[in-house]
Amino acid sequence: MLQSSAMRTAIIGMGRTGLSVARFLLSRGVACECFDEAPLVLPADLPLPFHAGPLNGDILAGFERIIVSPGIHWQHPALCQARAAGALIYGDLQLFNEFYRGDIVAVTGTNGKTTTVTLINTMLDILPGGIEAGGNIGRPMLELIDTDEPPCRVVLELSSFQLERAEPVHPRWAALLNIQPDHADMHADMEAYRAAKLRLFARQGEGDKAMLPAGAEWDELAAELGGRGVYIRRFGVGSSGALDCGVEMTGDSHWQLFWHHYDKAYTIDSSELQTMGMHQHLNLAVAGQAAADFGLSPAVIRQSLSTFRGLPHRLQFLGTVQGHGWYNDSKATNPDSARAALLSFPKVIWICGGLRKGLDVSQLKDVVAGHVALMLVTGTDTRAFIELGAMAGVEVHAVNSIGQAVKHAAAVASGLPVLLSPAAASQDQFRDYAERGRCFAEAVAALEVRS
Ligand code: UMA
Ligand code: ADP
Repeated sequence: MLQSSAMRTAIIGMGRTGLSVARFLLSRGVACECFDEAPLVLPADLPLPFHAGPLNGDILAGFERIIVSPGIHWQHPALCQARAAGALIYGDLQLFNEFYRGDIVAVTGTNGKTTTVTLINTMLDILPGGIEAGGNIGRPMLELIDTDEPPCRVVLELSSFQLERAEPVHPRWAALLNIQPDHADMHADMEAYRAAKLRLFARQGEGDKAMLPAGAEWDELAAELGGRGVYIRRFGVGSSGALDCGVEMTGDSHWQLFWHHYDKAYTIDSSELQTMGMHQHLNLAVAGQAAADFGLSPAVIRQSLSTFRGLPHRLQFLGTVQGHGWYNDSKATNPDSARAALLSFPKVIWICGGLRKGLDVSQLKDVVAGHVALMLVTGTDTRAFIELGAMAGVEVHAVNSIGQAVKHAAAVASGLPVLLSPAAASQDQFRDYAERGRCFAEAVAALEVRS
């Protein structure tokens, strides 16, 4: 570890994580060499040896410690060779664990992490000492503590990659939102993905709090954690008498969000919220419960939840143009997030497609059959989406781009909402999901100018 600063150290991947690791180590006097497969130029404040090009196992085997970014495959052949040669290999969470001594709130799950973490961060900021957010949300976690005065409290969004590459973190308050198929191209199987996520709770003990989904599937974990003295919270769709927080149906398509404060349930009707979709409201409920567990008053929580407008690219309403309501859910990069979006409408025109990441989109057959009037498909894995449409008995058109999909949808005189919720990653056509979402929003705005 860092105590042996003389260890020959390599950093692999010089994106956000790698740069933060390099700065963290450099400011502590640790010499390191940097690697990236892309031909990058390191920023001027990092005067370190840099090797661009394919990772070479013979070279990496010469290092004693290798710090790997989350996007590099953990079983990359060059890493396996270095591992076999005895190198210590881990991710940035390992360094974070070693150095940070404040309170950690941590959230993992397949979907909903960023929304939940953002809200927790906003609400807990009013506590003395405040809070800072980092991790998968975009700000590398080491940046939070690479300062003379590290924050007394942090909320970390942790991906399966970050969790699997370090000894377990010890959060005082931890939430697992859900586990659905994702990143099948990076984890050996679903079991490995699940095991990585569950590392979130491995070090929790007496007095810590763990938020788990409702449902029998999680009862065993709840019992095990409870046996260690962890205070268990459960959330989901159900009654406020049975769950700690979640949503409770009050009519066929009406519900209220609830959370508890000292055994008393507090509610907000979904009509008072600025966000849509039951899945989003579950995230809000979890964040509300976190705030209550840290002592925030029901009035403050109610105010925060009811004014939260949601994040861009997550079931974001763009406006009504040419008779259609337009919704940008570009962050739906796996089938389950698209399912949640589709379930939020009686019927939609659905724009989807991109990179499937090895996931099976046919699992969406029933929701597509029930909620989709027309599918407009773009991207590398178009064929799988065309097959999905055929299975669901829904009309499908393959288009060349998001812009073309928007024009096509606008020309359909149905007045139905139009939803971009790709169920796939964006990197076949865009830098990331945000660029895809902006491209969609710009194409919708261009319709408005023309109309
Ligand atoms: N690279 C290689 N070889 C590879 C893969 C990548 O050399 O096989 C290089 C790239 O050329 C690039 C660098 O590695 O220069 C990028 O590293 P990275 O992909 O780990 O990305 P970072 O910029 O370090 O961002 C990472 C997370 N990315 C991933 O997990 C893929 C960010 O999450 C996170 O915000 C950031 O660290 C700070 O913690 C993004 C993400 O997509 C949002 N996460 C996945 C998700 O949410 O689904 C897990
Ligand atoms: P993450 O950080 O886990 O990717 P986000 O809050 O950024 O989560 O949301 C990503 C996508 O997942 C969005 O399309 C959002 O609407 C959807 N989503 C959010 N919460 C859930 C949930 N509980 N179940 C399914 N999809 C969800």
